[in-house]
Amino acid sequence: MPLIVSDRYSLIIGLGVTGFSCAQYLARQGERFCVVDSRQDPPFLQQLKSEQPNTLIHLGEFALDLCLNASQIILSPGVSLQEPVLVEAAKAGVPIRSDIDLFAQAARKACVPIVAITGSNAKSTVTSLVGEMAKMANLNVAIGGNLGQPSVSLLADNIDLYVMELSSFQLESTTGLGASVACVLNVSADHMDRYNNLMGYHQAKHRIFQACKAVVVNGNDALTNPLVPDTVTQTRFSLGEPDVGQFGVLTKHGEKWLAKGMYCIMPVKKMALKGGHNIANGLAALALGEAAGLPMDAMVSTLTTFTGLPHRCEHVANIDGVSYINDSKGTNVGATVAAIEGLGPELKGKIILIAGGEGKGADFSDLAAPVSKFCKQTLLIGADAQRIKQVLFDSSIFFDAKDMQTAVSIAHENAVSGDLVLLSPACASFDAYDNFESRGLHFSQLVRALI
Ligand code: UMA
Ligand code: ADP
Repeated sequence: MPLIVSDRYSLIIGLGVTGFSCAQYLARQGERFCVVDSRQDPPFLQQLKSEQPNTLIHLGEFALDLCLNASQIILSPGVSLQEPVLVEAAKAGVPIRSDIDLFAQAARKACVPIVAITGSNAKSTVTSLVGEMAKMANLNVAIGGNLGQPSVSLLADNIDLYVMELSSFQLESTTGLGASVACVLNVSADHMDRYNNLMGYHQAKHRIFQACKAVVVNGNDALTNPLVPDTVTQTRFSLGEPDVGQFGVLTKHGEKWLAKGMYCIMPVKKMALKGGHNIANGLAALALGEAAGLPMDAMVSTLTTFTGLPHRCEHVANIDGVSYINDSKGTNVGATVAAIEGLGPELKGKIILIAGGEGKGADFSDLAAPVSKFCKQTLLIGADAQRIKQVLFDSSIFFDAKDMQTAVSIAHENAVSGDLVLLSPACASFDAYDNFESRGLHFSQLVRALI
């Protein structure tokens, strides 16, 4: 491509859903921009060409001069800041921003508060819960980010509140977010193929706290503690008994309640979401919602009706007393540990776990203890099956199931009434499926075929 761009321009890197939404946004602002993507046929190429026929699009290797001549780079989350051209551009002082930066700037200008949520796991569940709570309170709320619609496409007039799920990838190039309330729900290793170590991943996540006005902290996870000034309001949630003003669990006459300080809010059993890990999610949503000014009655009402998102510990069927649960979104070790520990204690029988896939460089050793405690069998599938097998060596009976069909059929043969067959892979799906949704649908179809 001839490098004829002489005037200042924004350079959008990546033409997936984020890059395309940024192109539409900048076009609406009347700003000059061009787009690059290392892929020859990126997802939104045709749409961009038909909507913005005059836009300069460069496909293939990222060109350094396009980066160096840009007034700013708007980086898609799938591209790391460690890309050599970006390292060079940063050294040369070219600002590198995320779509979240563009979004937050516009939200701040319109004085609309942002609830910002990240974490290794439970982001989508808690973001959806807070969003539904705001709807229940009759607010005009926009919900999105890493979940659903990209951030800048949410910008509109008359929005009362933005509830945003943010990934570490998005936060890497987000500066001074300025959320009304921000939370890192939990931190366990994920995306270790992108970060040098847990510290790098942790640092990216904690950028969510920059310039925030209030924080919500997970009292059971020290890695969620923010480094913020004392003037920032802090609310904690934990699965223990809460201190004054904090959220937690109280036991009254043998029954567990979600509580704030000594005040019992609602019985845990009335929550529509099931499993120990979802108690934490409910408490986090209450703390975030309260910090955003949502009324308690609307929040409680949401907790009694919100049954959860597909592919997150989703009930598929009960066949001869055996429950089948699709937790295909369990794409890292922390998620699968939470699913096993969240569902295991409530069972009469044991779990038959189906796990494996693309491990993203993870260390699987944390699976060993919960698998040994709650699982009677582990059926391994996918690219990293052997790596999981190594850590489970002494802790469970395992089988190389090869593929999902074989795994479901072995699970069906071996399960007895009271058992639970759980697909929670602790891995991404890309070795065998387009995404975690296709993997979950495949599992669910195979299970329903057993009926
Ligand atoms: N890519 C290239 N070359 C490029 C640009 C991208 O090869 O020039 C590759 C990336 O390495 C990646 C893929 O293309 O494998 C998609 O990257 P992208 O930045 O174009 O992604 P988008 O389509 O814009 O979608 C992104 C998020 N994707 C990623 O972070 C990888 C979506 O999160 C998010 O929903 C969407 O923006 C809207 O905000 C997905 C995700 O997997 C669901 N997120 C990770 C997670 O949840 O664990 C962080
Ligand atoms: P995310 O958007 O962060 O991936 P989701 O709400 O989609 O989060 O949940 C993903 C998976 O995380 C679930 O399928 C479940 O296995 C696990 N999970 C849910 N709640 C928690 C929690 N509080 N702590 C750890 N893992 C959890």
